[in-house]
Amino acid sequence: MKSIDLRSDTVTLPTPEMRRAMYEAEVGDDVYREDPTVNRLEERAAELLGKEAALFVPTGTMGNQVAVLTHSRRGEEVIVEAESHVYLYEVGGIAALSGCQVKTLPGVRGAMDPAAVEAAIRPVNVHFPRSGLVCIENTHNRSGGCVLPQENVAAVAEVAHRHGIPVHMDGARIFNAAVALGRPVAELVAPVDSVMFCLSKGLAAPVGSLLVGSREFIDEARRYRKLLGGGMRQAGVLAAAGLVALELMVDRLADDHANARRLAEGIAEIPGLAVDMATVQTNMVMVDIVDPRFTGRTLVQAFERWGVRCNDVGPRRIRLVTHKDVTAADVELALDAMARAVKAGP
Ligand code: TLP
Repeated sequence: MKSIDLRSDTVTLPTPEMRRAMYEAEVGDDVYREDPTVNRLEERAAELLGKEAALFVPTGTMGNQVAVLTHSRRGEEVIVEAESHVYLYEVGGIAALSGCQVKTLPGVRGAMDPAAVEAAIRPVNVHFPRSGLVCIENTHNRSGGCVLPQENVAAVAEVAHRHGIPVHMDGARIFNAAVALGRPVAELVAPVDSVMFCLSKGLAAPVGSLLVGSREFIDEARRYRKLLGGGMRQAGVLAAAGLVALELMVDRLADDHANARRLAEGIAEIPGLAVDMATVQTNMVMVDIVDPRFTGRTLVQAFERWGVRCNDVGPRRIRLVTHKDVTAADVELALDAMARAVKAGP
């Protein structure tokens, strides 16, 4: 039986074009800044995002943590949305690496209320930590890949900047947001100071993320990347795949979005499962379990027996993610398998 892997877009395999580019990549020692392929990728990323400079990092987690290290000082407070990846899924890096404490604010599909951000900014007082950074996430993973409304991004950035606080965007899937909105990615990130985006998710490169921002910021970030062990020498073999990802894999994200929509519509028809269609904006589907026989864990196990892999993200919630290794025909097969699995029970 064919297994359809909807656990994440991180499971995508590199394309033949990527393999070829990796094989042929011209490389050098990137710590000496002598890897021409890494240099090209960094220049291209900066250009696409409309920022001065970029830094190639092995993972999104390192990109976000280098950003926090570069923007903040020990003992400061970082304002984050309560369901954000940088807070929930990065091993406590904000505390462990930057020595900052976190102030979480609730979000609506990832979007924090600008007034709440303003209220959370600490006044000058000998008792208080300084507010050092605001982090936002686009698309927002835990809400099901929702796109932040652009006016919200602008309003949050305006509040932060008015108080002299920089804004970092975890844009792991910012190209999904750009494709969903039909807007250039540079426009989406224009209000923020730094952005991390991933090559290794929907864009299907095997490894790699980029941190982008001002030249001064990236120069300093390069030191923190080295501190974390991210100075990667002949990394051009990886960057080559990243260049192919940026060249060939962005427009096709629309297929993943269409597949996610079809998947969501089909799942909503399975008795005992529910999907909030308003949240299905990009390549993710969050499924709420109404059927009392299942929990998130047991539903994932039941689906797995029927050849569909996904993750539970809460006691009564699972997540399915579409990507380039899942076709429209696979979606139909998955729907059929999931309906049978639910009918059969845990
Ligand atoms: N997300 C992974 C898991 O870690 C949850 C996934 O399968 O979605 N920011 C966001 C918004 C992310 O979704 C992820 C990965 C990261 C950062 C971290 O990227 P990596 O895995 O490259 O460290």
